[in-house]
Amino acid sequence: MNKNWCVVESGYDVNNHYKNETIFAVSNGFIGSRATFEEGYDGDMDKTIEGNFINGFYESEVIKYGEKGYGFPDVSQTMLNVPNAKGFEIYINHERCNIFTGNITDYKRVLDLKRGLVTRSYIWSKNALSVYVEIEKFASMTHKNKLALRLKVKPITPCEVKVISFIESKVQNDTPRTNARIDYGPYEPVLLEVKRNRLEMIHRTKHTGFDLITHLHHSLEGEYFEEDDRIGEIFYGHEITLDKVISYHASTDEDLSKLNRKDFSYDELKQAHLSYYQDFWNHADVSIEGDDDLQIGMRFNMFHLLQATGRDGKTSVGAKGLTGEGYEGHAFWDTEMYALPFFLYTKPEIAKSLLEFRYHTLDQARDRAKVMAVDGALYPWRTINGEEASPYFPAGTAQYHINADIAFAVWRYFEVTGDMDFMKIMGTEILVETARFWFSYGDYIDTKDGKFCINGVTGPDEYTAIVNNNFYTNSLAKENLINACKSLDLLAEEERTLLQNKLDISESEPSKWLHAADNMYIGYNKEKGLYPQDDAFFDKAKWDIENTPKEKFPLLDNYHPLMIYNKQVSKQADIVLAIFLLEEKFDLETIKKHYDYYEAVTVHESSLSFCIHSILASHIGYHDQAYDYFMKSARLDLDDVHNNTHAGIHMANLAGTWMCIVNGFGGMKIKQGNLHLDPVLPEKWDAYAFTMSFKGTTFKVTVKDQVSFEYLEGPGLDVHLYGKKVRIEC
Ligand code: IFM
Repeated sequence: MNKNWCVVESGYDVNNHYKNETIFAVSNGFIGSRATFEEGYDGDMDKTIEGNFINGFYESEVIKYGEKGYGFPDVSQTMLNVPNAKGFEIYINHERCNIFTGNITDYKRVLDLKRGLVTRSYIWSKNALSVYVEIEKFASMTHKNKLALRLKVKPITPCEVKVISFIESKVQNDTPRTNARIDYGPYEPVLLEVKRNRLEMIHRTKHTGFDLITHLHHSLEGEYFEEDDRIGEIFYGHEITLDKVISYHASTDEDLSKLNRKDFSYDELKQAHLSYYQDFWNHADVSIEGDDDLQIGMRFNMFHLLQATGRDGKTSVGAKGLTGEGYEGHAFWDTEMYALPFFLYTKPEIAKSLLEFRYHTLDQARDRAKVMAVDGALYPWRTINGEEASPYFPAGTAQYHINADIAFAVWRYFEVTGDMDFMKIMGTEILVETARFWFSYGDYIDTKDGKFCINGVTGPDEYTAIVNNNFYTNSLAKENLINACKSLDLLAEEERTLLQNKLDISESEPSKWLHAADNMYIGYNKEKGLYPQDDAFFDKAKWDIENTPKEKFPLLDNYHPLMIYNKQVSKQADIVLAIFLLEEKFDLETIKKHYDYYEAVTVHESSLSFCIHSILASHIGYHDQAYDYFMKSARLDLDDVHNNTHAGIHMANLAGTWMCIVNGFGGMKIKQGNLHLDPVLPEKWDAYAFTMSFKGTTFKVTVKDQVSFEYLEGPGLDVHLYGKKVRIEC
């Protein structure tokens, strides 16, 4: 076993079972499968959720509102729990074998992060019978439709082994239960057809009308069976090694009538999968010397982030990845502002596919803008299919900053990769349509010296809703307007004319965007020497954080939203995040002053918050605080810090921990399109290293008593190390 590369569960503890279904889940950006026990449970397992998910495959229901307003989304989107094809039943001399039916010794489960494999094994004994059981599993990173398992049952004492391997048709989402929307459910796909000669089931969703094919391929010849809600095969022997390759094909992803079916062996898939992981770690690893738990924590975070993320341009990444039903599988701004930077500097092709998803859903965003009576495109606050699915508008739909976030990510992607092909159509169209939204939604306001104001929005801080001139929103909208113009200027004349015709951009339109950007209202409070988070932020009394009883946190669970909106309190990094993103524009003293003020009014009740505070604390020399915040997020899921890991991983936080190391301690910044690094070594570590790519050059940065670079591939690059130019090349 590879030291510092494995998450190990030695010995079974039922109390950890639920959260471990998330921790040991396997996914590949398309299929996600919770780590339930394939051989079942003979016993009352109240804390388990069978969960198999397909990215982009969802069910919808009419949303029931107490009071519905114009423009509220009509229907929900819920990532569907699909038929479970992992199941085995194991019998030893007719006795059912699983963790509850015998005496279990040598139990071990290993998540091998380096190779992307989960292996669970134990010795089962009963009435003088004894067998070794092992299940190895992975979701193929190279063949997105495939989930593969290898079951080994090896007698320790002589016995007869029988294995039943099956697809279970009847599955249900847990969401209606946890969201108390029982009257909506059950969310379950309906069985349309069984193809016995192919070990295949075809299901259709009740409302969205999507089809799903679930197919099994076994390495051994078995005896077909069909009963109740299951089909499968039965195998007999004295010792059994059975490979099971499951394929899921969804009509949301491909035309099922043109399906190109191909069965791969377990070993073929595994070989390709291992090579993918090798390449991934060569481009993305972060190593920490001096803290093994942290080392595993970081690799776990990157592993789960990769697993979670759609890579086909048709899907995004949910806030909980594909590990649980939390947030109904929805993607938020977490994708662009948290996940995307990680991929941008490690696997830029994945960053691109996330932006492609936004391009492919641009029409839905245009439609949404029409509904909202504004120009351009308005991206949804939360979505699976590109349409708005947020039923609570004050801390949902009103977070228009999603538009500027996506635009920011497009421009960053271009700065880091120089991918002009992407900008020619996709990138520029996104920038233009989002810029049009700001120009149309904002107004020049007399009482603000005729400045361009963006009123009636919610910024990233969800404890301060529907405000005027949120600093974050205005600052990023300004960038959006400027970058839309810049991107048009990048185009060759012919390309520009084509796009102008396609989008009907008049000659004068870009200059209007620039005028709005130049005149963007950014509030400033002279007395305090601070930018307010929004126009009214300083007019509110501060929430008395210190004297609020511990049991009253999180605030949203204990106070009506209006009581929270009424006070000066931030759920999460807002202005602090804006400063981090646009750091070039602020001097150190300004950054410090804002950090100090806003740190004191932030309760960090979103897992998106700690990491941003850690990064900025690093940059202003608050090294202890930077480290403390980093430590709060580094093992958030592994240690179940929020006590809700069972509902799925905290995707944005996983990515945030990478930013803490590379942007925070590593001091990585882009200034005028150039890469700058100002690393510091946290006192508790002996050294750390990270691998990253910039403009096609991949290199490793090691921070010890000195900083050193190792060139890995690409054309070569100038890096500014502590302000001095260093050449990294072959
Ligand atoms: O997008 C976030 C938001 O910023 C805070 N609440 C949870 C959402 C999903 O992670």
